[in-house]
Amino acid sequence: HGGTVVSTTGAQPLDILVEGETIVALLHPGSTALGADLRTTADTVVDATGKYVIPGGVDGHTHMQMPFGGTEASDTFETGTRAAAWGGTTTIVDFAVQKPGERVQDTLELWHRKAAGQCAIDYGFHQIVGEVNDESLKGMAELVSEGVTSFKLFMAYPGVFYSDDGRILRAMQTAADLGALLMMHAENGIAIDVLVAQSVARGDTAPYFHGTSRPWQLEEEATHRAIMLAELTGAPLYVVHVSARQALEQIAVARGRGQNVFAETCPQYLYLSLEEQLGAPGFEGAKWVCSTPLRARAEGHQDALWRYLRTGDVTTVSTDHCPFCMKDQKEMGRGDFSKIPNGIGGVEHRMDLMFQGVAKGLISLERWVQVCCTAPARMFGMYPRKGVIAPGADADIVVYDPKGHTSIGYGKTHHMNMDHSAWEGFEIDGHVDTVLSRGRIVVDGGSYHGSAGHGRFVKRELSQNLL
Ligand code: DUC
Ligand code: ZN
Ligand code: ZN
Repeated sequence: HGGTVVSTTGAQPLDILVEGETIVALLHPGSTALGADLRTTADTVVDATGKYVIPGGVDGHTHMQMPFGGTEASDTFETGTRAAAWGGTTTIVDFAVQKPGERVQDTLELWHRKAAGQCAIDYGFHQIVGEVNDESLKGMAELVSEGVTSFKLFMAYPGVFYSDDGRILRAMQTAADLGALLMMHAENGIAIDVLVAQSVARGDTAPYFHGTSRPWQLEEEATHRAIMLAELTGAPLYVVHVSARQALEQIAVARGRGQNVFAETCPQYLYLSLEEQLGAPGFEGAKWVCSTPLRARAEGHQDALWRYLRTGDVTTVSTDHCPFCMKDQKEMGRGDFSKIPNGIGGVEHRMDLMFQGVAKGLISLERWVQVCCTAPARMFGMYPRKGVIAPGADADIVVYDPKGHTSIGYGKTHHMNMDHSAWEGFEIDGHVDTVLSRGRIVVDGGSYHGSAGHGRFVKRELSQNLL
């Protein structure tokens, strides 16, 4: 009651009636359209006076307990979804990772077992196709019917997840036939591996050189190649974690032609830079080793990302939450950056970090809701159950206080299972106040009322965002 409901098209004072797990009505404040003022008839009233009321955040890209780089991402589905809830995210879409030799159906089953009974908020899965072959391609159809409607391939990481162009072409043909979304990690991994080996051989082994050995040219080139293969096959393409201005320019051109190509970026590319990683003392820069890498601010990537966020050529903001501790995990790469597990943890901070863009006038209030909630819900086939405040939608609701304050940092607001924060020292003019997941209050002011197992698997439709 009393809040300003924000959607992708505007903001207005509205009360929301929730019954059980679902939103049943939006009413003008004080309305007696349902017989009496809701404040007198409801079992529970959440006071949202002076605050924004938005759909729960949808983070379309997380890696809970992901096996990677000789270790496993440090957040479990339990700890990671709890942290997400604290930060106003009420749905994640995580990645099931097919190992070579494994059937994608079996991978998915395994990921269901990891997540079941553990999650505080709702969750879906994308499928990483680690090995494109006849069996995997057949399996994709089965996964679509089970609500896993997006498939990620890698042009990076030769010998691990890498697919060559022929395999990419085949997977895209299958995705096009199914109407499924093809997600691409677009970096030229073959060329990157040569630059990495040369850097290490030169003795340039500090964390910073992770970034310099993955230059923007190899993101632009791979992005363009992926766009052309998608154009040829008709597969809808979603380029994950775009960080290079030039890669975005390729995507914007393709979109201008009317091609179904979408860009995702992440808060780390909007705020953090290669220059800061260079300036970090000792091995500290390891906490920002992720792929695609942080890019040089001086090259204008950040400005371009914010600009394309405004124009709509960046469709979604996700975290690529892939946390590793410094001790025992990132530490493996001391003396050789190529052994640092790639990833940044941030599932807890996306809504705040992006609201800071609103506070600074870089994006509008409506665009904040769109890139963090509505667009990812539509992109991944969960709309209008997720991503919108409307009758019939799940009651996933965040009360956000624009006059509140959030100090991000380890030991401050930090619920992720990590021994550091990649976002240490960030001060946000805003605060997640109350969070509802399917009608249940999971965060209320400073206290947590969620529980493992409340979160349910979301069986997704095909993307609802195609041009
Ligand atoms: N990039 C990361 O930083 N971590 C996980 C996988 C990826 O592509
Ligand atoms: Zn990736
Ligand atoms: Zn990722």
